[in-house]
Amino acid sequence: MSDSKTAFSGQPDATSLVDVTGTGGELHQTLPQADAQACLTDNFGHRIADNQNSLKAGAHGPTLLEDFVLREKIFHFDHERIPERIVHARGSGAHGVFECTHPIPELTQATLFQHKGATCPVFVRFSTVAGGAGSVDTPRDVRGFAVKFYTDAGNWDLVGNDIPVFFIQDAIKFPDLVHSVKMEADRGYPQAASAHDTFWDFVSLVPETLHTVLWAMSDRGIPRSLRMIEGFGVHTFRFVNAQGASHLVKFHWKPVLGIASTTWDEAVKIAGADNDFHRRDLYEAIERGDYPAWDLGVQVFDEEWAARQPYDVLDATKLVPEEDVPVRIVGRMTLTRNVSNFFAETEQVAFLPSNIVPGIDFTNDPLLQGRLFSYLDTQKSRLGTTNFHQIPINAPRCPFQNFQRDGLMQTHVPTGRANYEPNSLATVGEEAGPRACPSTGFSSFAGLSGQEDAGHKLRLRPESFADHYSQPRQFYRSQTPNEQAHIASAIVFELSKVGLEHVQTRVVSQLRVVDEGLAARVAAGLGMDLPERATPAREPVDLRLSDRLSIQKQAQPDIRGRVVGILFAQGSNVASIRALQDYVAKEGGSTVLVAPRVGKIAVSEGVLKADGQLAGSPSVLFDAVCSVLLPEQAQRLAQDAAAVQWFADAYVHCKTIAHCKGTQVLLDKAGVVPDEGVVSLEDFPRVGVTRHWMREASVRNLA
Ligand code: HDE
Repeated sequence: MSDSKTAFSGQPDATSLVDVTGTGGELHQTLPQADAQACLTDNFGHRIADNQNSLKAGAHGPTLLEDFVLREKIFHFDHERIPERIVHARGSGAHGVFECTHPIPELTQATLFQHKGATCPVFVRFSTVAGGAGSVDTPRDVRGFAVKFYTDAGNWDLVGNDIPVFFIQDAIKFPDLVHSVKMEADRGYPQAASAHDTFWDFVSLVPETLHTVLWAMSDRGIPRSLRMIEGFGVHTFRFVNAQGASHLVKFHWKPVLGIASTTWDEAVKIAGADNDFHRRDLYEAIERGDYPAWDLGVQVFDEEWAARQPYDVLDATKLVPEEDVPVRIVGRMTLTRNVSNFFAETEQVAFLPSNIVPGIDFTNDPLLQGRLFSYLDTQKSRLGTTNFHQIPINAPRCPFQNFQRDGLMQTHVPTGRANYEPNSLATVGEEAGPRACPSTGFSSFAGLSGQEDAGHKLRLRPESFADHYSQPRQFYRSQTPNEQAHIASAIVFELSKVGLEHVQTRVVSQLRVVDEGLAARVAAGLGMDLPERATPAREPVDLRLSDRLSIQKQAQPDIRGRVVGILFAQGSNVASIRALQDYVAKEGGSTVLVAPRVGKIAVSEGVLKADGQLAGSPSVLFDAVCSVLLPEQAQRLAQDAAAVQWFADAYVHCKTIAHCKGTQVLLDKAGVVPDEGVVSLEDFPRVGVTRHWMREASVRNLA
């Protein structure tokens, strides 16, 4: 076969524009300028003439090893993936700004808290913990809430979670915890789920996990949106002011949209309907200018106050109730820009709890101390080089210079020979490099006088860490009865997936120490006899209940940030649809038009284009549903399982259903029984977007 007889070239009309040189074209002086900008090149700037065909010895001949274009392209592709994070692999990021609203110079010298109105860029990454990078967004799990502040005094990383406590007290248990919750080692499943033997085995043997486990089993574990989660620094940190005076501090993020969750049944169905439910929700909200925002609050207290509490503030399995130390708002973070490239930014961002600025310091929380080592180490293994700080998303926005040199993927080109100090090169006029700045540099808080942190080397925990049950009890008892039922049902569900009976038994015996009622519900749900009560190292005490621990006690009907699904079909009244859309938009929400098919549909006047097709847009994707259907269309849809399910799900998920009279036949088929949340279209504004929890007892057998 002759070389010149290729059947076709496969060459498209235009090549895509890839600006890889960053040279402004000056290296292409002998080439046509316009062409130089647009021409596809390899990684070393060689123009590529054909991006469709590899180099062959004849049209049907073997591909030649000489083809450097092919080899470089495939070589780079082969290495596109980097190790995913061992935990928090699945994440979504965004850029934003932090603004100081209430300066606190009396508490901290951190520059970002000195002046009202002062701003600082931030990057945030939200994540699930247990699942891999491609796992679903809505499993029952803790959510990571990591914020990088690019301050003028260097980066401050507040690497927190959406739950204020953690599973373990000492970093040495972290690998065990994570191994137990990840997919089981022999079989490679379950993915992104805690409902399996090894996790609950660990929990049952390590009662300090119980507090965080109860939070994870509560509705906090299945958030509605990343825009509607709280964030917590978890550990107690330290503020230090310009005079060197110190206070202890806990950090809180309060979502401006309030806290909202899904139901378990809903979360499971969302996973099928939209794997990327949270990532998409965050991205789309920012794209439409509906910028998510959180207030940053601090709980500030001192050592004397801490010493009087029935728990140790250095124990990360404990929280400080907001009723005891109110949260004081100091600033607001607003997310205003999506990432331009997911890998370069969200994947390569490297958070380090050790990134701290003058005015903020660590405490001796043994979990925090372990984290200070772990994150630096993990970034080297994930990103492959100690120079990961040079990746744009990680680099500080303030000047940085030192004598760290070389290493894999060094992108800086330091000049001169001053790569050590002290040096006296300045005396001969050479560049001498930077020097330490004792007055403005970071200096660790030395400790309070009379409370020196020294002692014998011991592997033990302080006595004050011994109570593992009082705060779980406080958490459970602070919930509404409906929320308590959700917790009990979640534990029953999880334990029902545990095959080891002795593990189920041990969990319930631990729960008996937390709350006898909870243990009895779980035992009944599992069809087992109540086992003996575990013997705690320290008997719990009854702490004052805290309404701030409950979502439902704080919930307000609110359309802001919510999505309302509107079902219509041929002949639907367009004025009713427009009225709904206008109302929701005015209140700060958004609407999605759903119809039996996408494309244009003839309505009462003109045509309307649906945003989503019914079977592909189940009601689990919306916070409330409205229906504008003619009786004959409703009659037809009553034969369609997707339509019936649309209303049945909205109903059992306790959502507001607003409908026209024509829809009634469909509602009847879906088993929708009139109640305060099932209203006419005109009444929708009166009821608003909220959950009608009183409905739940009639639609679901909760534990
Ligand atoms: Fe992490 N954690 N963690 N963690 N963590 C990681 O660092 C670790 C802990 C948290 O979006 C890893 O860069 C240890 C508490 C978030 O990139 C790793 C201990 C809290 C993220 C690591 C803890 C967190 C991580 C994996 C016990 C809440 C995601 C990849 C001593 C206050 C950050 C990485 C992002 C990520 C270690 C406990 C939050 C392996 C050893 C407590 C939000 O370094």
